[in-house]
Amino acid sequence: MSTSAADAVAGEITGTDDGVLETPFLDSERWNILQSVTEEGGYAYATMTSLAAAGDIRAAEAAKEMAWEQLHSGPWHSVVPIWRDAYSMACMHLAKLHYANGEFNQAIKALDMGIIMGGMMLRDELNLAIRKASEKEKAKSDLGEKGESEIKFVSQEINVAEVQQSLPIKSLSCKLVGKRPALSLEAFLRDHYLSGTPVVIRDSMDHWPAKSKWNDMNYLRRVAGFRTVPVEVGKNYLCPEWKQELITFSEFLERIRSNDTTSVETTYLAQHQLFDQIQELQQDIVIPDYCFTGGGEIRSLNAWFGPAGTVTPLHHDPHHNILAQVVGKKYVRLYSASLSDELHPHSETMLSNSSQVDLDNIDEKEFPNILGLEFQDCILEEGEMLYIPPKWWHYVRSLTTSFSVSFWWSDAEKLDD
Ligand SMILES: O=C(O)CCC(=O)C(=O)O
Repeated sequence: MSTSAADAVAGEITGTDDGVLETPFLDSERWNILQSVTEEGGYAYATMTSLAAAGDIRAAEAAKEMAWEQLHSGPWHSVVPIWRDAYSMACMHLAKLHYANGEFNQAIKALDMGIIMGGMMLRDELNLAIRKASEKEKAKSDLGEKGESEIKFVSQEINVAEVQQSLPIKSLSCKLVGKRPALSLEAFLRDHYLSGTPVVIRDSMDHWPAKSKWNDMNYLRRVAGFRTVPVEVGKNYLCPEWKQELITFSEFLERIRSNDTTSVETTYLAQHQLFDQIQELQQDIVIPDYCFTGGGEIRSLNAWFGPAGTVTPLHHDPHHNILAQVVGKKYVRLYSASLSDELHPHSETMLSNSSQVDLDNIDEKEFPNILGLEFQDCILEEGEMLYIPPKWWHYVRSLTTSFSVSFWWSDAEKLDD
């Protein structure tokens, strides 16, 4: 009888462990995964994995590399799913070997890679292993110390006149998105959700632990500093020099801190399901009740964390969205879904939800009608949540260091999307 991942989580390892990262679920599933991978032609991977399971760290690295190549052999959706689990398995083997050598940081890095890039089969056990390795790492380093004083990311008010110069032309001069304090669920459903009308909701996230914790660099470093996260580097995802990197959260926090004083390119932790990856941070937020009013279901929670000056270019998403502003301020501009044709979506499928119009530098010859299009905009202040109806176009620029969380959810009748 095989052990389930839930059993493994329930039977969480306690006490001393003799340097062994126990993985009962992996142990019970290894042969099933290897059999499926072999059916997909992964003989060399299977050989390396068997050597890795027997303690060969170079074989573990080689197996991880082979699975990585499979994950990058074509568009993400065309990857044969078992290769994602095979990638997680290779990461887990590597982590076990690093753990046995007392290299907890490297073990955590391997496990994070398994979570970020791998499949769901081993997810619970990867999370459990991260918890265990993190405890070890905290005990070894000073990251467990709670004594450090706060280092605030955002401590001053912004100068609106100064900031306005960095915003797209006509910003804050037409229709502002309405702001409503403590909006009732009924009023949200009636006046916004059903009619597809944006709104800024005030005073509804004061109880989130994140509100008092996330403006402190030391808190974030303590909780997540040694975790690996994917970040975007460059002006924005439509620019040719834009790239993605995997770095530790500590390194990312340092980049935010030095963003004002160096000329390095902007680094943005954007649209990442950080709260599935780092459970301590998930405990700091609360899914707003507004997301459940229409009877649909949550699709994803994403983190958007970066220095002043990050830009998410004009695009739309298929889901209802609440963008909650936890730290700092953002400028947001919204165009109605009905204006899609006038906003010139890109023709390539991958970018068809993004506009060709660069609001920061509008080419009036190519797009002569853009400046006449109606939009709503606002400065989204700390503690406010913006409801963006499905398919509404949005452009977002951070005005300070900023940490936001987006909650995407579906309509009730679209549960099978
Ligand atoms: O905050 C941002 O930079 C972009 C947010 C966004 O596009 C979204 O929540 O869908």
